[in-house]
Amino acid sequence: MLHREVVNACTTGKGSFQCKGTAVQAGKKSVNGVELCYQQTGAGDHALLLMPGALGSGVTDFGPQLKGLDKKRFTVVAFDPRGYGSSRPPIRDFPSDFFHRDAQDGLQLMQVLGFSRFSLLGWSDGGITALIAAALSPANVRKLVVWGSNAYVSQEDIAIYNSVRDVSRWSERMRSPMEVMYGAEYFRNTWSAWVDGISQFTHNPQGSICLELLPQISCPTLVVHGQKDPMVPSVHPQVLLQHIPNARLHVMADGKHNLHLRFAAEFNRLVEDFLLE
Ligand code: TYC
Repeated sequence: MLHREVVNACTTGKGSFQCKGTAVQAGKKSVNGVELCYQQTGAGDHALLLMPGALGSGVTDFGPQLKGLDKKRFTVVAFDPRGYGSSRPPIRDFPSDFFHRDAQDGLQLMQVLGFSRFSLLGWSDGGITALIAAALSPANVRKLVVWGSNAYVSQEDIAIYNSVRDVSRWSERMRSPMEVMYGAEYFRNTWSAWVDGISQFTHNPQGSICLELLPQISCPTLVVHGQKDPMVPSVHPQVLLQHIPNARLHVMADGKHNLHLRFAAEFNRLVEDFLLE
């Protein structure tokens, strides 16, 4: 699947493309003043919204989920947050409310697509977005799954962010897909802007991104964590567990940050079982 095909499918508004051998519909919808690109597959009663990580997009972050989640039981929607993937323009920026803005965009996109109740699956930054969306819109959110996510930033986190700020020091394997999607310059600049953006939260009490919202999350919540995640220290899932009233934790012993890609079959089964309970 080529980036160009996804862009074409999104732009024409009723395109379809193959993602890992499965047919996915793509389109654009006008949401909160921007055109958001989304991908959709499956015909089940239970609608899901997949929320990507920093600079991520539906197809780069969720290929194995678009392909592998049960299409009879679920209708799977993934989206490219504003300024990411094919939801450009606008150029991405990181005002202090950027996670709230993404949360409102995701919720509104599902309304526009005709889904009033759905579950949220959020990876990393997308998990932060999903936590906020679930707290602010409990009537719309059935269940919540987050992994590789944090509700606050510590000095340890800031040190990790700064150690990955310079994308020229990333491995070819990590950097290349991003450069294909964005071009080298947009990627470099936007990644650095993201590091500044997430660092803003250190000015809040306890470095909070959304700590104070966690007690408002009323839906059943599954927090997944990779024991070997080098990006997100394991205190973060513990804090989520402490503050979200109806949460449970599943640790994947060999999982790193991208556990849903590396161990896709195991992850998909875990999530399906939780959603179908
Ligand atoms: N939050 C990032 C994402 O959404 C991942 C990340 C975590 C990046 C920690 C850097 O130091 C970092 N994919």
